[in-house]
Amino acid sequence: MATTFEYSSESEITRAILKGFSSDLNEYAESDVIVVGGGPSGLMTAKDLAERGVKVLIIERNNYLGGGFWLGGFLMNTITVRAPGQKVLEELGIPYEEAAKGLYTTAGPHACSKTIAAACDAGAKILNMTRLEDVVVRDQNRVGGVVVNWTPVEALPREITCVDPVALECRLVVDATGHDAEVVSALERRGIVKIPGEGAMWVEKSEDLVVEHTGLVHPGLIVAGMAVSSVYGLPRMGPTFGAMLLSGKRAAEVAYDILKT
Ligand code: 48F
Repeated sequence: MATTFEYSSESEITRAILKGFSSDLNEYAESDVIVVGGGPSGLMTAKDLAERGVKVLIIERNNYLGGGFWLGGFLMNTITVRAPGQKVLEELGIPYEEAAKGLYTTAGPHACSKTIAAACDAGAKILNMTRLEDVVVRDQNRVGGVVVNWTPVEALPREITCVDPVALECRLVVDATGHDAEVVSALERRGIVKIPGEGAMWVEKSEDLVVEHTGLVHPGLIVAGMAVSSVYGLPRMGPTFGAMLLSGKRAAEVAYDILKT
């Protein structure tokens, strides 16, 4: 391999960044599906949809994707998954071990990075450091897109925060923002829906309930992952991730069926 780098000027490098980014934003200002939140549920939704040829954009407020999937719980990075969630680990090529009957463990960094890579490889586009502020609402209160701003704008001093957001349109939005259910909460702030907030931890009940309740919560809006618990007042599940992966897959199925009609 050559050890001397090819010459590029600083301005060429700047233009290359600008060109790549603006061409992506131009194309994804209108998508089939926008997934808000790049945690385990959102990544699985985006991966499964992109694999089926759907034009899908992930909006993520952090610089990094993965949400809570890097860590198992209490800052310890062993992830637990209960059967049948290990089948998704197999699908993604993530190695795992059996810790007890029907309970599996895997390394957070390995599981998370493979899930991110799977979504990228499938063709999902990602807008990171981008925060959902609000939703676009159409006739009959149908959700028709997202209103976003750069994440750092929120941290600016009050006197210089006059930075307007921009809107991105789509046929379906997926709220995969975790415990805060930020997209559904934006509708709640407008008095369009009311959400109870999640219940106390009860793993035995919560995983099945979250997957069962994953789906269309309002015209144009699907809910996945822990946001499902907050929206339907279901018990939280604590540090186990099988339902996040399977809820993400279910959200993709629901979205695909709607897009087909
Ligand atoms: O929290 P997160 O991992 O959600 P999830 O996919 O999985 C939940 C589990 O990690 C865990 C659990 C069950 O095992 O209890 O908590 O439901 O990922 C949510 C992602 O959404 C991003 C956030 O940074 C994270 O990466 N997010 C949250 N609010 C916004 C957002 C927002 N307003 N705009 C953009 N991204």
